[in-house]
Amino acid sequence: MARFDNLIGGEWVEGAGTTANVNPSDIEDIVGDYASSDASAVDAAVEAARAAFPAWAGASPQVRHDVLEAAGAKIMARKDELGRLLSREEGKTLAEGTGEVIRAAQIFKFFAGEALRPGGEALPSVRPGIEVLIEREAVGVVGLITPWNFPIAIPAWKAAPALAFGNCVVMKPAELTPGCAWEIANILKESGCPDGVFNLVLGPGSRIGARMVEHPGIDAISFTGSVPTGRRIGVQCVETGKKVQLEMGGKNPMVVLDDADLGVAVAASLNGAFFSTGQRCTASSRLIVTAGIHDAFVEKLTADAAALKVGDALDPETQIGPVVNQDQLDQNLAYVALAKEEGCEVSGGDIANGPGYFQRPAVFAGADNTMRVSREEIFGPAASVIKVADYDEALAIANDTEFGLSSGICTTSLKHASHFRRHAEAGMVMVNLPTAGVDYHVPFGGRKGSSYGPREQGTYAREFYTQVKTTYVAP
Ligand code: UN1
Repeated sequence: MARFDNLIGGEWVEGAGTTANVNPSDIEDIVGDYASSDASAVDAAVEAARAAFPAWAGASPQVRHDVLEAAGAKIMARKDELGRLLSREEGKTLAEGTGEVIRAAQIFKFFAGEALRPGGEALPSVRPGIEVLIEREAVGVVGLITPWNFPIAIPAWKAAPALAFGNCVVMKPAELTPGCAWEIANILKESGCPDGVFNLVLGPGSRIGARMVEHPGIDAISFTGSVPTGRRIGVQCVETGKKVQLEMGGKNPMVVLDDADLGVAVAASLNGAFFSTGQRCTASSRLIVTAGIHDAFVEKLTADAAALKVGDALDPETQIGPVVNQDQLDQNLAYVALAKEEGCEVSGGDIANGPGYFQRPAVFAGADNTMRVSREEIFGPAASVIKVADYDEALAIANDTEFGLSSGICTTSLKHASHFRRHAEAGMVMVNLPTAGVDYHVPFGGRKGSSYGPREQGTYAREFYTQVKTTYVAP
């Protein structure tokens, strides 16, 4: 069995032990044995990153551009192979896996350009003869903690801006899906990224993530993952004086109005709720439907959901891959049982037999917004359908949640679409589109309990990965 180590100071370094990376479509299939490190690996990685920081932050932007551009090109050239690896370790379909690899390549290329555009301003002081310069500098050593559900896109959208603006990186990918992050580390090394600038430490959050958050040599933490872990990290970062950016949960509403195109509304809901097996913080997990279209919508949605082919992620015919592991599957099945207890009419949601963690998409019809299944993030292929009288009630229910990541509406009314865009309490609004599936060149992030700190991606990523310096110059 192939063994995959940490990358520390440009060297491949063995961890204290290893963990098997298991294919959720076929649990007999082991992708590889990946390092399971202890906290000392974090200490070594931080030391290497600190040593590399002055030269990297001070390098010409052209140097950083070239590394990122080369990495993007290498990822793109290997999109089919890496897409297969992604689908094998995470379980999303081959089309989704390959699409995510392409997105990672585009992100590296985008931030290659951003390395040349750090921004800055020069303006006159209010005091005569004095000039003011406002410049952006690297933050220092950043710790990146990434989740299992986007094993290559999220490492890319944290690492690429971090490196573009001159930071050094210690990355800890999710223990369930370390394969793609290991490939990124290897590709960065092959692309001329200097030793110590990008470090990869593999292992559990309880040891590796915890040490990163407390380590005085790390200046900033960017985290994507669960709400309880994110909140804890946020508090610890404040205590240890670190800059922090958190992307956590969602319970994203998709409003469907009477005047919606039924085909568009069902397709957007089906994609948003069930694609990537519903394992997205942007998933459409509350479908809020007005009375006139409700019955036709439920009928078509349940029929189309039941027709989706659930199976091995590597089978090109598969539309819904497996759930990521047994714990997640058990949790999903408990929510299906809870939906019945709470009085929903449940279709699907049962286990589909196979060598992996297969579950059919679940529609919870007849739900209301007070039920636990409509309030808690399930992170599986399940959606509540909530019937409402009119647009005003739909908007109120859409916003009645502790989260605020993405919010969607399907309507042919410009008036309602415009009103919803202005009044949705969310970081992202989608009109006649699924709540999930975002572009790589524009800001990503939410409000309320979903996110904390500056936005990720696009030009807005600069806010987190740089710090501002204001200089006054007298002649
Ligand atoms: C998307 O919907 O395209 O973890 C991206 C997540 C998000 C990314 C969603 N941070 O699901």
